[in-house]
Amino acid sequence: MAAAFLAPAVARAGTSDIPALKDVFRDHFKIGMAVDPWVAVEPPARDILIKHASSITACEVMKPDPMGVAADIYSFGDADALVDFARSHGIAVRGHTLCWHKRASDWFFAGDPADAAYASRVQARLETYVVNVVSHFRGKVYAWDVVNEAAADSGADVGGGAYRDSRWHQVLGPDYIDIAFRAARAADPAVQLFLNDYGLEKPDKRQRFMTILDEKLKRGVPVDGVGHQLHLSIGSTTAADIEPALAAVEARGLVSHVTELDISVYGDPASCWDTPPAGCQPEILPGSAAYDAALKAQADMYRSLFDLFTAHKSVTSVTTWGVADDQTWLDAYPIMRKNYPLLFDAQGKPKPAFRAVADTTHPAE
Ligand code: 9MR
Repeated sequence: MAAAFLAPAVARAGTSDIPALKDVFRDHFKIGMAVDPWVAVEPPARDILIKHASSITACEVMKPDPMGVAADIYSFGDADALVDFARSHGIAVRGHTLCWHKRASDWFFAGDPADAAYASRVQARLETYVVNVVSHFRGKVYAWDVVNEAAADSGADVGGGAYRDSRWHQVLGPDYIDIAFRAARAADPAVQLFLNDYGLEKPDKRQRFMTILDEKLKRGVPVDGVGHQLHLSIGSTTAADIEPALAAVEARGLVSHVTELDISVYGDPASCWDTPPAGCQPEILPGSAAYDAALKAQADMYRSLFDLFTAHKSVTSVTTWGVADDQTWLDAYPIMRKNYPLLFDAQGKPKPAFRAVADTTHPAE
């Protein structure tokens, strides 16, 4: 009798009785995690994804490198495996990403730039790649990050312009974005097409991004929404900083996806990011008072962000960049140092951040 009475309390410390995030946010947005196929099928990610996710993004395997091996040679195996895993568990798939200044294989740019036909050859390779990839996943992917990180980080790029000085921009100018979006739309009339970027919570970066977006919308480029990456650190950003970015997207009649959310537990100064390891905070270890304090601050921040997301009908998908703290890109960036940026700990147990997010009874602060 006593044991039966105690059982629920014991279970609460684990994962069996916690609510599923996909149920908590069913009336608001799809919710999910970025993961790769070999991570998705192993603990702790597997059980978390199956229970909580209504959306999955491929961390790496849907990027041009590795998916586009050479002109007209594709490697879809890993991406197909992730899509199959997701579909077998009723999870929708976000595609990431078709055109980026990173992971853009050299074969796209092969040839002599002095040749009069060079730019049109690069354009044709981009169009062919986008059409073939989007066609391959037609009906299986609900949204694509068509172009990733097009906006310049500082006004110094491209003579103070809005566009990042990427290889794509150098060869094709701002039209590379039109080309990629139009090719994606031609290949799948139903998939949602996104311009994805980071730092939109910062007014100057947001202004450059919106300049690009407005130029594209004016030209009838089929952009359906904006992806807000949201790689944040505790203390770095408030919901009030992010709200104007959501409002700017709404004002243009588009939807927002939160595409890469994570919250580093290190409140590093800019010097750490600009010239690591200058000023980078020392590693925090689980079990320490610093760890507990960081997880509490992180939970408060996650809570206020989710209060913001649920308050905006235009937010139709929210993704964390990783599943659990055992695997995160922030372990190696900006320096090698264990980080704990997600909703589940390295063992897959819900963190204070999970409970803060799942507890939707909490009033917005
Ligand atoms: O997390 C990803 C990391 O493992 C890869 O090495 C890197 C390069 O492909 O990409 C990382 O993901 C990035 C994402 O694709 C775009 N926004 C920033 C993400 C973190 O760097």
